[in-house]
Amino acid sequence: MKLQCAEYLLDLSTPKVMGILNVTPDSFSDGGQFTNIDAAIAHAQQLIDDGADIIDIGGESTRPGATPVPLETELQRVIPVIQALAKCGVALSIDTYKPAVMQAAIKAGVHMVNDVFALQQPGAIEAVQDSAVGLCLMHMQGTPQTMQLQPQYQDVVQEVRQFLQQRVSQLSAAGIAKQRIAIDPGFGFGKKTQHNLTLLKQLAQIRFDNLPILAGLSRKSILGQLAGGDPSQRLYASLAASVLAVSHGANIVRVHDVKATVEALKVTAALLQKDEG
Ligand code: 7PJ
Repeated sequence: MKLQCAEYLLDLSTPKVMGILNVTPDSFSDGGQFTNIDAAIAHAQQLIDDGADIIDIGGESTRPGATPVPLETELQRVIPVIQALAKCGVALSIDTYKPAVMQAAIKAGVHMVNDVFALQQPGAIEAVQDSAVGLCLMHMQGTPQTMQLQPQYQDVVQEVRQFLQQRVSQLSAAGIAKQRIAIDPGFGFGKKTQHNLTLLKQLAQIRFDNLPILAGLSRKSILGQLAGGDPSQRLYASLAASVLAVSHGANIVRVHDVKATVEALKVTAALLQKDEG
């Protein structure tokens, strides 16, 4: 299985690690814009040294209840970081749902667009159509402002899968190659603990057209509910979640703690290899 991300063709015969790079004031809280950008670049270098295959750059938090950031602010945060990292040797992803940010990020050299709204905003498909960047389509019920208030499903696995299938059909109709697409059930995005657990248990069931699955569970509140602890204290629970996600079919995991995850997934991958002889 392969995923095309512009000039990178990611080989997913072993699991890949996407390192999270937040370029938001709340993640680098000590001051002005340059501090944030310099801190972000230094953090990216650490993620690369730790073995990340993809760096996911985000300038707007989509955590439950987070307020949207103006377009200009998001651009000022992420574009200088993309420009500085464009030739760093690993694939760069932009975590955004805004078509204008997608376009600017592609121009600045990004290799993948990771959209929690699955390219549903007007103009989003057009923003990525004429490029070769990879695309991560994520399922969400509701919007970040309201999604955790009242999540409801008849059959969470079927509903997530059907939504993603519809999105992929739309992209195919726009002439976008399947080789560019990964799908993501959107853990924590309009899901209660039981919905998240069902999706993790039955992760393999959301796959269609042999598309790669990306899973993001790192430090999420479901792990706090199961194991306790503030987000910064969820490393062990996050490792368990990444290992289980890969065991259940995930091809890429999106994580904060890259070094630990890379090591844990080496063990996982060895167990998933087909036996020889
Ligand atoms: C995800 C994401 C995820 C993808 C965030 C957080 C919330 N993108 N962006 N999948 N989560 N594709 O990291 O807690 O699960 S932001």
